[in-house]
Amino acid sequence: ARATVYGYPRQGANRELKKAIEGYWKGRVTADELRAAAAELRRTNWRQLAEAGIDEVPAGDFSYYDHVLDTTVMVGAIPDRHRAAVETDALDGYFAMARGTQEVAPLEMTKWFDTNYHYLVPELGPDTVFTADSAKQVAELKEALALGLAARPVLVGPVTYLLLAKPAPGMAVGFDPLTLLDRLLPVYAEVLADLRAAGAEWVQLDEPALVQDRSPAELNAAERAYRELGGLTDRPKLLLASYFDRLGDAMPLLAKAPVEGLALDFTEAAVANLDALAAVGGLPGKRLVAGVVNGRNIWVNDLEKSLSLLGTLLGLADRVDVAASCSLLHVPIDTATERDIEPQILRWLSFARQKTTEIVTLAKGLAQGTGTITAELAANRADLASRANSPLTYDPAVRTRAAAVTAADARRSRPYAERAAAQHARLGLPLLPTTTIGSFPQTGELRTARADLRAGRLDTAGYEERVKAEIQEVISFQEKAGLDVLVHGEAERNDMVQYFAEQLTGYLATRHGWVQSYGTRYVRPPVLAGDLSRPEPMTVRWTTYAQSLTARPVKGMLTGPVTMLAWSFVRDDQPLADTARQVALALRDEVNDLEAAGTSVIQVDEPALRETLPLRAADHAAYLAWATEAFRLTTAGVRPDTQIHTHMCYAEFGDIVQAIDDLDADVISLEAARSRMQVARELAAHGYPREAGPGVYDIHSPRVPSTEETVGLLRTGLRAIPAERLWVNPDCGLKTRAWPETRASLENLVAAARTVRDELPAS
Ligand code: THG
Ligand code: ZN
Repeated sequence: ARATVYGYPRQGANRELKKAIEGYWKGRVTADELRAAAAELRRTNWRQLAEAGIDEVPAGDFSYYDHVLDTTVMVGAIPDRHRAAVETDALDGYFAMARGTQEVAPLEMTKWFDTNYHYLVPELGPDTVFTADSAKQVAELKEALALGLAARPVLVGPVTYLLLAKPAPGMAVGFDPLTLLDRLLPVYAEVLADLRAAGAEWVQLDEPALVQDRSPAELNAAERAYRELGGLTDRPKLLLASYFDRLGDAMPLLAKAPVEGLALDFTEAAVANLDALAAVGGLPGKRLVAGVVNGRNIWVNDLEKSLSLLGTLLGLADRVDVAASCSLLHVPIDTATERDIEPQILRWLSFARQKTTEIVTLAKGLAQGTGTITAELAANRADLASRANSPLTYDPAVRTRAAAVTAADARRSRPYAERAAAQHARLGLPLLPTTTIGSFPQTGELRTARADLRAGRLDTAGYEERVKAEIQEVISFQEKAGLDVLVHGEAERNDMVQYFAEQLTGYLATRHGWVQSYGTRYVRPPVLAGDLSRPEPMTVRWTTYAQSLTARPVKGMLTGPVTMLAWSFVRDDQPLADTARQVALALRDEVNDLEAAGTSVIQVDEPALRETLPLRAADHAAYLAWATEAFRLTTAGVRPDTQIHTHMCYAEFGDIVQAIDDLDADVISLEAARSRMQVARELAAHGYPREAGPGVYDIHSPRVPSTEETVGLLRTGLRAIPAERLWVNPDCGLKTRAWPETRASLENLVAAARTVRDELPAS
């Protein structure tokens, strides 16, 4: 059995890649220096993998920005608007596609399956001409081979590439990128021939799109693609890789495809994939790469369990190799750099480096017998036992409380109509009330103050004075601008998940646990490791301080339970639904404390509700049931006259409108500016009965929307949502914006609301 992985974190131990690329953008680093830094990072990764005992290393998984964008370059699908830039300078043209320039818009960015990684969406049309450009893949393969390593290039497969694409702007809506398959396959054939000529024995083609529900036509296309690629004579051996879920209906046809190997996810999808593989008679004569080490969580593997699974798989293929379930791109690099986590607890965690060692140990145990890894197995058993028996993972008070939850706890005491009347009487807001989503610009001074606090250059009292000064300014601006429901601006928060995680018992924070979110942007997801509780109020102080400065209502602002889970590494030793319930109960206490402190409007954000939707439709109902229950458990403990808001972004709400309705929030704000109020129409079509604020200001751009333009959007919104239930707000929080455009945009937003209010018939 060989040990292998499909990809490794690209950034380097100290995010060297981020620094080099951002330095290049600012003109402080030359193109040659950037290339040298990148090559050095690749060499470091390969050496680390080889030293850990990985037999076959991946090549081509490195990227300056995104591997789907690299695939777009490889197949020559450069959008027309970027051609000139790419032809002038390949590197600058590449970054132009990723980030746009003054003149041209970038490619759209969206989530890579159900991970927190974002890829750049290929734009294809009936006129797209594909041309092969294997330069990057060939060069990186040669670099790895030059180190004397067995290297396997990893490419996004042609079917997944097309399924992830969208019609180029201006294309007929009905255009289906999959119709380009016959044009794309010859380009893949050329790349495969080039890689073979460069010395590749194997090439991996990633087809994660085949773990999603696929139509017969799509499955047919996949079968055709691999029949054709498999039938080529001038090619390396092909490893067809799937991950993130089970293959399902695609299993029979992929198992029969004329390729030499299949990679399957045996973590969450283990049982389904094992059954499906057995049902098709296994993979006689082929290589099975078994993803038994979870590539997207940070928990130590249960080695004995994995070995037993691998033992079963031995009977189902000619040869079984051991891997992580997916690229290690989705986990931090090394637990050894974490100094703030107790050593005993650190032993429960496994980042990319530790996972590599687990894979090597499992491959050795499989090939040479468990007798050769007895020490590793004993240590692993002890670590798992320490985790299972720790007071951190088991808090009887938390368990008792969660077990006592009843259906009534997750239901508001009064129906919406009664609540709405009580809230309107209490708040006395005008029609089309104006508000913002919560955060105001995070200025350089605030970030510096936080860094100074961490470094001990500023004491807590000094830091809190800065935060208070910022809150005063934010409140005073909102009053002057004429907003109706104010916010305190979240000056005290670093990240909307990290901030709460730091204050909740059961969470661990990492110091260096960076994971790529998109391009050069990284997040440090906290680890939800144990039973969760809230030792003391988390936000009440700041909200009540802000409220003390104004007579207008100030919203309390919290991150919802589903988003807390989605943007954390979550414990794998109990169902997600149980963890969600614990988070919900801790947040419920915060909501109730805010209410007791006099807060009349409380917003519980769930931007990630849509993104954690399972990949297979059959799994949606169960997810939405616990997710909406967790939200309601968080919010249902308040009085009828306390108004609960929620907020969601990242578009495509269409398929979860019922779930949005089931949250029973009194008011929801949604991203809508770029889609011209599409969401308002979707809510109306569903018969959404409560108040809604489809965003009228696209906060992703520094552009200031004019009053007239905003008036137009509001009139459009009013065709779908009646004036009694329509709110006026931006798309999302303002923390990434600067003050000048924020001021101007919000002043225009208030002016637009007033203009449209005056047009309404007097009631
Ligand atoms: N918080 C968390 N996860 C998220 C988001 C978030 N996942 C989805 C989405 N939002 C991702 N968006 C971003 C936006 C900006 C940055 C990262 C992810 C970013 N990161 C800084 C960087 O890389 O320079 C580091 C920030 C820091 O110091 O913490 O700018 O909002 N949890
Ligand atoms: Zn948002």
